Amino acid sequence: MEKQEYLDYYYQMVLIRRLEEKAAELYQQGKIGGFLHLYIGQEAVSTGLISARRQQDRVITAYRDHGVAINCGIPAKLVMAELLGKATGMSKGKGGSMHMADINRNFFGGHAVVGAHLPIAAGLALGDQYQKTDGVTICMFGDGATNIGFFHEALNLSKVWKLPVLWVCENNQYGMGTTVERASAVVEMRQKAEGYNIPNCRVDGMNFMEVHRAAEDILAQIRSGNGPYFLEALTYRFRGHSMGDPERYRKAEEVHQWQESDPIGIFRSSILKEEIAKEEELNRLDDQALEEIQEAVEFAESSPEPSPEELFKDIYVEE
Ligand SMILES: Cc1ncc(C[n+]2csc(CCOP(=O)(O)OP(=O)(O)O)c2C)c(N)n1
Ligand SMILES: [Mg+2]
Repeated sequence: MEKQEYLDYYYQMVLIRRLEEKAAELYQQGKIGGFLHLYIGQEAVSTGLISARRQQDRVITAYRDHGVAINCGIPAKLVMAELLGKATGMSKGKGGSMHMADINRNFFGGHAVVGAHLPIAAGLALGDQYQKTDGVTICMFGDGATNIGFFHEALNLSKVWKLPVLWVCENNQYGMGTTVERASAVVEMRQKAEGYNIPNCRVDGMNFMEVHRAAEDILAQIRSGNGPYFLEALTYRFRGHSMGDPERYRKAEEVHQWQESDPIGIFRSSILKEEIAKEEELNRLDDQALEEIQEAVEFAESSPEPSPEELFKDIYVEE
């Protein structure tokens, strides 16, 4: 990677972090309604993956989607306005936290029903295969989603039909308040891909470079017609499942221990150690991210609410 790419990806990770810290504050002030699932701690996974995609590659994820939206190129102010339910938001204020999407950026959302987007990902990949584009669909989901029927149906067909899809399991070790050990018969999610004869591996999801390099190799393999691949990224969410989670299912020490492997800290140290950039340059990016988020909040707060007529729009596709 060129120096500028390192800086861009570092910036994206910091921007996601600042955006979500601010969103948590706004939620507590009652300015964001509904659910709010923060991605804090997992930023290296989506940033590592999406930094390796080509423009024609499609991305789809579950409800922990703010970071993915930023990585796909949606401006922070549109994400913030969507969180506040404003008409200027990415989904016109009608989707909220769990339904960020922009098909012009090949980002197909933001899905609230656990596992339900996996068959949609298989369908996107089938479309690309049928139309002979060389696009790959990157589908991200949690460890909990691997226990649901959609997952098994989608993985099976993807292998039978050799679909160009990269299945990415973000194993953050919990599905709401339930540990992987209590919910899954196998503790390594990649083992489930074995049952469908899908090649697979596991990476350190706290390490941007490791995710990025793995994604580059794997996407090239899929693009050359080898069918699906399953990547497990071992990661950890530093915050609760969603806002208001009392977190009785884990100890504060466990969270602190994982915070020592902060993905932003790891990437920052490696940039400095390899003398790619100086500390002052990174500090400047930190300040810039903070400013961008402040501007995003001002934009969102001063934007209008969607009008009542909007309720009846965007329901059916008009030809
Ligand atoms: C079909 C369905 N069942 C249950 C829920 C409630 N629910 C929301 S998130 C969640 C846990 C999913 O965990 P995981 O897939 O590991 O994702 P994470 O939240 O850890 O990112 C559950 C059970 C749901 N949204 N959809
Ligand atoms: Mg999980």
